[in-house]
Amino acid sequence: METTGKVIKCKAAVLWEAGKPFSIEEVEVPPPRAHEIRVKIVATGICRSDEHIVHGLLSRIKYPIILGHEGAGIVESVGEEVTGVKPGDKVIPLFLPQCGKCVCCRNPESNLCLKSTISAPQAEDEKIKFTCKGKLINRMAQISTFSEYTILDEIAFAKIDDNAPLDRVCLIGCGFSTGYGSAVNTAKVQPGSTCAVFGLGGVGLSVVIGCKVAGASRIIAVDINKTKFAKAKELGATDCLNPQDYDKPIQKVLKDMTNGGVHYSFECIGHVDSMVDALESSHPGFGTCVIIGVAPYTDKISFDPMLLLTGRTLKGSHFGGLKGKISVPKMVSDYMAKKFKLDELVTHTLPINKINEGFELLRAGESIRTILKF
Ligand code: COD
Ligand code: ZN
Ligand code: ZN
Repeated sequence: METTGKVIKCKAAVLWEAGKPFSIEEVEVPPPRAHEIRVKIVATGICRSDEHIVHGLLSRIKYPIILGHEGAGIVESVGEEVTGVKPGDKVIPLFLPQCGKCVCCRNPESNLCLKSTISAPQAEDEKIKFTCKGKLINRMAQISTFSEYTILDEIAFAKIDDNAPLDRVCLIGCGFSTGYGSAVNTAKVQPGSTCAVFGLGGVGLSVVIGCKVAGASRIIAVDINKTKFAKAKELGATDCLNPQDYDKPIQKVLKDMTNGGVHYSFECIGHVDSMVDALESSHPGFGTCVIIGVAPYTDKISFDPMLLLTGRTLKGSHFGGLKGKISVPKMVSDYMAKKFKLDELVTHTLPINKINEGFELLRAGESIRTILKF
């Protein structure tokens, strides 16, 4: 049936309020306006940030909402004035868009875009696209991939290789790129260096992959769930530590193992205490700590400023420092050329109807990435 120009009724997982399970609903998705495209989502991963929103831990989120920000799909129709993409093309939605015009987009050192919801949360309100049972449903980061069809602004997608397997490269839309890019772009891990990775979910394991590709000689993986260690080793970790196995703080253990601290440490848990532990684990004089996790918005970080005065660098990384429009297609080509591992992150695949089961697997620490399919 020809759908161009018509409202599409399709399946989506709606979160009516924080703390409740998702409901599979029929939602209405309007045709794309000028500068927008409508995309059929084929596959989407479950990321811990979605779970943070389920529990109301991120600020400025409005409910009801359709979550999902790690998807891949096929263009169904294209609004006026959109160039460079046509129905049938494969795309990855960008939760961090790239307008190409703002002061951050024009700065080669930055991957932030002032049109993103993280910079301009009020922009989201003007762009509500879904309705369900007569109610407007909010979007997550302007992309909402837990819907069979979604509307994307022209600045919020990357066109990718026609042959890319969407149920794998969807991870390039968030978790893989966030972790891998933090090691390769943000920290710029050097060959022969030592690294410590706190938290071995999809993001932390992608940091491990990035450190390995960058040629680190020692990659120390830290997690309180030891069932994560086998996969961490498979992906390149040289040592795995459970802080609960030691009667001294984990940063002391790391310093003792590495002659005073690591070159690079990465926080991929989202706890303010672990952020300070990661900073303290980096070597004075030259160590760099990269914060990747987002903590509950009520939490604040506190540490001795001498840690910085003595020559450590503290950095943050959002979407691995990648400018999505340019870097995501390249990441997909690199995946197709087998330049890095990624398939190993997928532990479960479920139909969208079983989304609540997928979130239970994450909560139980049993999954790395669950891929939901429509
Ligand atoms: N010490 C060590 N490990 C711990 C601890 C602890 N105290 N607590 C939990 N962990 C481990 C868990 O066992 C788990 O293995 C891991 O930490 C966390 O993994 P996941 O699978 O729950 O989460 P990820 O990898 O999907 O995401 C982690 C983030 C920290 C990136 C995420 O929570 C987050 O904060 N995202 C927002 C940051 C961001 O840039 N987002 C972009 C869009 S997501
Ligand atoms: Zn994510
Ligand atoms: Zn911009």
